[in-house]
Amino acid sequence: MHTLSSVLTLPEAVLTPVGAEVYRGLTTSPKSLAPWLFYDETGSRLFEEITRLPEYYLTRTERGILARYADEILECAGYRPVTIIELGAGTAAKTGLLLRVAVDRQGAVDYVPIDVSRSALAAANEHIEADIPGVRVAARVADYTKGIGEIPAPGKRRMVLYIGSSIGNFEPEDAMQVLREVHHRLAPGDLMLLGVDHAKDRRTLLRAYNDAAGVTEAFNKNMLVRMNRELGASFNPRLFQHRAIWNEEHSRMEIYLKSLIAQRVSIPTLDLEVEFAEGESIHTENSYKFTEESIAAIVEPAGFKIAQSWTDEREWFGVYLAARQ
Ligand code: AVI
Repeated sequence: MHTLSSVLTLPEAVLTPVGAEVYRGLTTSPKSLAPWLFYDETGSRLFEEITRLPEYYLTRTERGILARYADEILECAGYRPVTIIELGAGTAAKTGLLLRVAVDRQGAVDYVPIDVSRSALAAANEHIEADIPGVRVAARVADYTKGIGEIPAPGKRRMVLYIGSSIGNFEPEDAMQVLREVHHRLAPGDLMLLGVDHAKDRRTLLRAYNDAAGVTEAFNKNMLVRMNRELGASFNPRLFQHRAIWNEEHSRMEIYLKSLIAQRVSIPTLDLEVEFAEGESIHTENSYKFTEESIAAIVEPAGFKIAQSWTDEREWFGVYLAARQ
């Protein structure tokens, strides 16, 4: 705990979100860093690259499900027109599949993409308005984990899209909290469409997070590069190894950066020297993989009821439509 006098002497960088998280994560044992640190400009570009890798089945499998069942999904919304809100929309690459069907059904659709990245939203805005006439985009730059604010939709039903298995990067308790915040902003009968990765054979999962081209490795090590650039740290990414393991008991992929030698790294802007033992790891991400039961165990206590779900032939990925109770 910091006393008032120690707070007054803290280095300024500790007061920034990145500095505070790095300070917290590298001074606690075991060491960890929050996955949101992946997504600076380079990290967001590397993630886009991951979604196109042959081993990373998630994005293309979800896109296949949305392409095949978009009609059915919107049919479930009934006859009332929908306003579509998307959490962590990014460049909204897959959303066009649903927006097109919504425009066909109701003539025009209001689309509210919410994301922390202004540049990703600008790209989304541009391609959606140009490609799908009838979509009215009202983008919001915001961190949806801190709440989504009011979404006016007079006479319409809201449908919140939370796709891309993003919910899998939260601990179940935190995921439930995000959904509770969404619940708070919706009215009974509004809908949420969740895209989640399913638990599957170990080999397929390990390949998806240990790709041959090393893009996931670069994505993981980008955290070190980011700390060097933004905090003046002295990490040598070559002295760390990307590790992705399957934890069957918790049904999650776990991602680490493992120190190959005993070393000391300095972070001058945080007044910090960090010691690593040989083989010691920084835990950078969990990616939970669900079953129908485990997703219901998160969605239902948050005040939603799963109305319908869709999957692919191999049942590798699931799209769940839940109604706000
Ligand atoms: C963004 N999220 C759903 C990705 C996942 O699969 O958990 C992030 C990622 N991490 C490594 N590869 C992709």
